Amino acid sequence: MSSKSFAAEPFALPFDPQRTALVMIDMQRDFVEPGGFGEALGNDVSLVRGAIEPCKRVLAAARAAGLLVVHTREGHRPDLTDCPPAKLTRGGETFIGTQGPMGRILVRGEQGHDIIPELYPVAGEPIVDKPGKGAFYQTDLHLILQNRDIRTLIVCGVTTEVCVTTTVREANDRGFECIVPQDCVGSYFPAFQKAALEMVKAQGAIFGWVSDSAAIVEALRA
Ligand code: TIU
Repeated sequence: MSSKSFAAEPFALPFDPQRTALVMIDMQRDFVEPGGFGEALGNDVSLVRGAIEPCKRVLAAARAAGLLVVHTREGHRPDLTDCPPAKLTRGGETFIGTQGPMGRILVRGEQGHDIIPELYPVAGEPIVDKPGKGAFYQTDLHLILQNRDIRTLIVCGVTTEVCVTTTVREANDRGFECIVPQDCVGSYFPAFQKAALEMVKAQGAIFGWVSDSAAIVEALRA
């Protein structure tokens, strides 16, 4: 048993580096850069860009500590056959699959669908393409984690109240212990960011722990 632990709320989370993975959720140009899906939905992407630098530090520490690093991308097949029709007509407007400044929005293979250069995967880091908000729905993420006997997930990315916490809630049900560094996740809505993080750790870590990049980096270096 490892004696390492992450400083966190509501209490410290013990972890074994060999059984811990970093899951970087949807740090794609479509969500983080101007001209993508996030902005098409009416959001100010500058609000989520603050997560980039803290994510870079956690990613570097995770790589140095030999953790499994998994990246996810939200998006669909070019023919959109894997996109529920209801998502294509949401709000009376159509964004998914339409042409944006970085190619067709949320379509696999397009520029905007790819991960931002600052956090680009390196060789050996699996990329999970997901058609939904949660990273387990219709993907092989559970299999990848199970094959490495992973128990603890450090979950970073965007957006906090959508893809990050959808993933954390389900990971918790699947038996993983999740820690969310609060400065490594971003939302277009400051009130949602705050509420989503409070929900994770409420009721004695009801579905996870909340920490920050400095505490994660320190524990991984120790
Ligand atoms: N719109 C929004 O907040 N998020 C998404 O649509 N996807 C993710 O969170 N990745």
